[in-house]
Amino acid sequence: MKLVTWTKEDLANFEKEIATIYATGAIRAPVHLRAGREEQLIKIFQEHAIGPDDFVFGYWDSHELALLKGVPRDEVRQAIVDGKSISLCFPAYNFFCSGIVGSLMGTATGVAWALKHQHKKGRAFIFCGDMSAETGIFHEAVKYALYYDLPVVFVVCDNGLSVMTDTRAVWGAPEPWFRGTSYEKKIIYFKYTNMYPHSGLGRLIKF
Ligand SMILES: Cc1ncc(C[n+]2csc(CCOP(=O)(O)OP(=O)(O)O)c2C)c(N)n1
Repeated sequence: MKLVTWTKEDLANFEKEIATIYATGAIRAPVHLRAGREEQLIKIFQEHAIGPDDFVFGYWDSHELALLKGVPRDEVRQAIVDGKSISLCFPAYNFFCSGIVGSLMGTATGVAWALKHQHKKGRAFIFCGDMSAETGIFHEAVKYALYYDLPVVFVVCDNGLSVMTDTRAVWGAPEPWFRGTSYEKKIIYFKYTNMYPHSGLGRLIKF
């Protein structure tokens, strides 16, 4: 079954369309655009056959994830225009996001616990950034998920930055904390360069 119908160009064009709308001032809320990780995201959705039974969790930068999860393009576009870009939630599609750093990792792990113990189909996938992956709650959630063998995968999309701060310089470590540990079994990690500013189009304050 071919679950992923989105191409790299489709995803990039969607973000370009949102950028154009955002530039008009019509979106009265923060928007975080991403470009440069389309192929990696498509590969993850394809290789893990992420489908309707699975839960996907993301953060403020999840337009592409919503499309790949199967939320119709028009619904995603409308939610963004309505100002919900940083917290896209589509319960009918098992898709949930939050604009709060360090949130949702326990939620995804709890959903995985429920899926396992209720003998339900589906897994949880949570996509976050490199600084989010350095938080204590990320470590706790991965530790719990590993030792209880829960069906949750933590996907770390490393663009090297936390807003405008160099993540590796903050921690004084050349690699993410989980490199070379048993926790890597629960983590998918890739690097990319975001072709957009952290948020908006770089004309106003970034947050
Ligand atoms: C609790 C909290 N503190 C601060 C922020 C502001 N903030 C939004 S995104 C972000 C950077 C997070 O960095 P990273 O996890 O690497 O994400 P990415 O660069 O991929 O957007 C920060 C500090 C926030 N959203 N929530």
